[in-house]
Amino acid sequence: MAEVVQCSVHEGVAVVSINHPPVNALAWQVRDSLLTALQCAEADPEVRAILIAGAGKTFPAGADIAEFDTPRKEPWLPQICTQIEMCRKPVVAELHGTVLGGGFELALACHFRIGLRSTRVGLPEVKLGLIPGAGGTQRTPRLVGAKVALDMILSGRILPLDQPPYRIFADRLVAEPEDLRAAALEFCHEAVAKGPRPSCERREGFADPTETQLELTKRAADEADRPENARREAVAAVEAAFLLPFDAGCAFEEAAFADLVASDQSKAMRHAFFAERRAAKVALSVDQHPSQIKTLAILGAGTLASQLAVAALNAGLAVRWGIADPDRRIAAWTDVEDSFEDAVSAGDLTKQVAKDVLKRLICGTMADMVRSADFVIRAAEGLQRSDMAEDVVCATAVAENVDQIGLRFARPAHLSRLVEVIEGPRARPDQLGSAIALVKRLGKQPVHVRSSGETIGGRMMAALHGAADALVDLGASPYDIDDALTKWGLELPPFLQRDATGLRIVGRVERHEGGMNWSAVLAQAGRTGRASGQGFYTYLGDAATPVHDDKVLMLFDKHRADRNGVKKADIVPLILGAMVNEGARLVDEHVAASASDIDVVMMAGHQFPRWRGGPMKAAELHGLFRVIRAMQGANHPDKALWVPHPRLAALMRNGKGIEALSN
Ligand code: T1G
Repeated sequence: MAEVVQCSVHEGVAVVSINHPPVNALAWQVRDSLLTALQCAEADPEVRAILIAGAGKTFPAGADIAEFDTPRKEPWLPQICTQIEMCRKPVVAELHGTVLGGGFELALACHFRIGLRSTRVGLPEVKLGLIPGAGGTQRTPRLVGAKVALDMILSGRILPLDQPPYRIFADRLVAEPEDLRAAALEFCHEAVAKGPRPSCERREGFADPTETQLELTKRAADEADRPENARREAVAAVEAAFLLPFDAGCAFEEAAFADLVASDQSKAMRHAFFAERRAAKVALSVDQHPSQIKTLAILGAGTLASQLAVAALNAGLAVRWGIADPDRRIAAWTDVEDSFEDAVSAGDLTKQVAKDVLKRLICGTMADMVRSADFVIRAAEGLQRSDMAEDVVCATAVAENVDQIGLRFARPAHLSRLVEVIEGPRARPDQLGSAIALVKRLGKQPVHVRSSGETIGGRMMAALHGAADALVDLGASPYDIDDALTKWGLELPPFLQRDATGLRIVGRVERHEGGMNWSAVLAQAGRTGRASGQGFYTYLGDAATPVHDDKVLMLFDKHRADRNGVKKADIVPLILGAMVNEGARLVDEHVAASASDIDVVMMAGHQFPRWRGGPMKAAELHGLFRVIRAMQGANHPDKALWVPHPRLAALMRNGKGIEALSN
């Protein structure tokens, strides 16, 4: 196995190259070898400067996230950063690719940084429920100030090194990859004359203490009520950098990091990180070489078709839009043109770019449009398969039976990330491979589903609503249910959601055995939802503020025998219980490949909070034993809700986590 750290000396410069593909993550063996290489280089009289670089596609893109679920092995990253910073010889970082998290912190600990213009940098730890844990909250604000540092840390965005204000991080930029190493070695020789320049001694970012304190106070207020702990800790750590000596600030950061890495929020968000990558990988196992998709045909008019056209154009595809009615064709084109004009007015696009993008859109008859397409999407109901080449995949994006390939876009389709890719009973592997390749090409999150049209999201949301209704059957208040789920982190709880949809529509959905259709009860009583000002809630004032209404509870009590209610503490475990039970069924029926795929669907397409990790992971973190005990305590005729599925009971018995729930 190749060395993960290679070291060689070139005219007095020790080149320490990290080689741990695919992203040079700073795993234990890398850290250990890196520390040794640095100590050797510092001790080597031949060496006058040290260059740290990353082999392959990028300088380290962070610590090894997978290691956070295992006991920490020394040396840990802060120790290596201190070794670099305190080195008596100048240490230069040679940057390229995506320099993120611990990789960026390593670069900041270096005395100088030289990089490719195309390099991107970032501190994405909050997306993992963490804060930078190797000096990032201390060194970054010292160089760029509290505002920019907190913009980087709280957004977690990947940012262009060659653009202000991030340009400050680079002492020199190089345009061409082939010139980087030579320029870096030359820069090292110049650095010998300059000598080491520890970032911990720099405070130009705090030049205006009043402005800094104002920024910190504002950020602390902004984050005070947000559920994500890491965000609040990030502000506190940057404040520590401003107020405390460097070592004390680092100690504060390290203590906060240690708490966060062990927290359920971070475990949930790390699960989300790997679950999304696993879900997107299905394509490769199905079809190694999916055909390149350059031209997408969309058939049918309507909101979904427009949104798909915008999404495809934004992804750089040519769009051939087939609409039978010429008048509707013009209207459709104008619809998309308006979207891009809105983007220009919002400053997201220049007029010229919008003009160039629209050149890739052609509308015409369906037969004409499919002729030059690599992939076809039927985006309206009742359309037949047009005459097209055998190898061109034709997928349906509307709620109808799926024989081959279905694509279920979360709405709105041009903004939402999720696409459930349905493999129908007669689908071929190459068709599935192409469908998932298209979804990735659109920059969206694919999740593979095996069915004839039903979706993972649809089944899971039905389980959530079914459980919510069943809790009302058992005497619970819809308001207590919504409050508990909102506090738990659900953006739009079930009864508020139904009022938004309209109770006449929702009321048509049959309840399972032994349950009242509470939406239908309200609709029959004339309370049809938010639009009418009354539904589960009564909506007051211009802002239509939802308020509880005792008349609803009195109406429900007339229709239900059981008024004992449910302990508020059991509401979330019972809702999670019904969902994780449905999840076990979906995996058992091979509709879903794994529990983690289900979580990806619920986070990417149904507003489940990422810091909860989705319903399956949330049930595990809550404790499967506790969830199942709550389920066994609920006596309801609809056994599908709370009689634990055998695979779930087995997980609990064997002390396994939901990762084990997969095919
Ligand atoms: N740790 C472990 N595995 C990682 C990884 C990481 N940091 N980054 C990527 N991988 C794996 C990934 O799972 C996939 O594996 C393969 O590499 C390719 O990734 C102390 C606490 C760098 C922009 O959050 O954002 O540093 O699926 O498919 O599209 O303060 O990966 O092939 O088996 O995403 O080219 C901070 C996370 C860590 C960056 C490349 N760093 N990575 O995107 O490839 S916390 C991050 C990314 C930290 C310190 C703290 C992206 C990428 P597999 P990929 P890509």
